[in-house]
Amino acid sequence: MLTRIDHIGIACHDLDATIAFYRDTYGFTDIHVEVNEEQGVREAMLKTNDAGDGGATYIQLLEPTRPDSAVAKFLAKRGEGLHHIAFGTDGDVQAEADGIAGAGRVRVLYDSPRHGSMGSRITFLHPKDCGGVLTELVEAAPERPS
Ligand code: CMX
Ligand code: CO
Repeated sequence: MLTRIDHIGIACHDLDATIAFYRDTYGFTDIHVEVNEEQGVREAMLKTNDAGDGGATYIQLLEPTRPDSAVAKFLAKRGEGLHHIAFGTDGDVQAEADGIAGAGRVRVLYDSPRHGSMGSRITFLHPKDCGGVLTELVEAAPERPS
C-alpha cells in the first residue's frame, strides 16, 4: 500500500546553492547529502516533517554527476524544477510495482528495485503512463528515521 508522499524530487544545476536556498528560505536544517553513482546524482534529502505516520516527507534535491544521467537530460531539456514525485510504501516496493504493472496501464522502469537515498529500495513508473509525472516508489530502510 502507498502510505505517504515520501519526497518531491527537484532537479538543479548547483546542489550546494540549492540546499542553501531551501535552508535559508524555509528553515529546513535536517539535511542528508549523498552521491548515488547508479542514478548519476549528487543529492540532498531535506526532512520537512516528523509525522509518525510511517515515515517523514522530504524534499530531494538532485544535481547530475554525468551528462548521460536522467537528471542531466532533464535539465538540458526543461531546466531546473520539479522532476518527480515519490510515494512511500508500507511493504515490499517490488510487490507494489508489480501490482501497478499488473493493472496493465503503467510501465515500471526497473525489473528489480535499485538503491535509493538513505538505504532505501526504489523503482520508477514511466512519466508517459502517469500523466506526465515521473513517479517513484520508495521502500524506506528499516532504520531510517521517521
Ligand atoms: N518528468 C516528466 N516527463 C519526463 C521526465 C520527468 N522527470 N523525464 C523525461 N520525461 C519525458 C520527456 O520530456 C520525453 O517526453 P517527449 O518525448 O514528449 O519529449 C520523454 O519523457 C522521454 O524523455 P527523454 O528525455 O528522451 O529521456 P529518456 O526516455 O531517456 O528517460 C526516463 C526518461 C523517465 C525513462 C528516465 O528519466 C528515467 O529512467 N528516470 C528514472 C531514474 C531517475 O529519474 N533518476 C534520478 C532520480 C533518482 C532518485 O530519485 O533517487
Ligand atoms: Co527520488
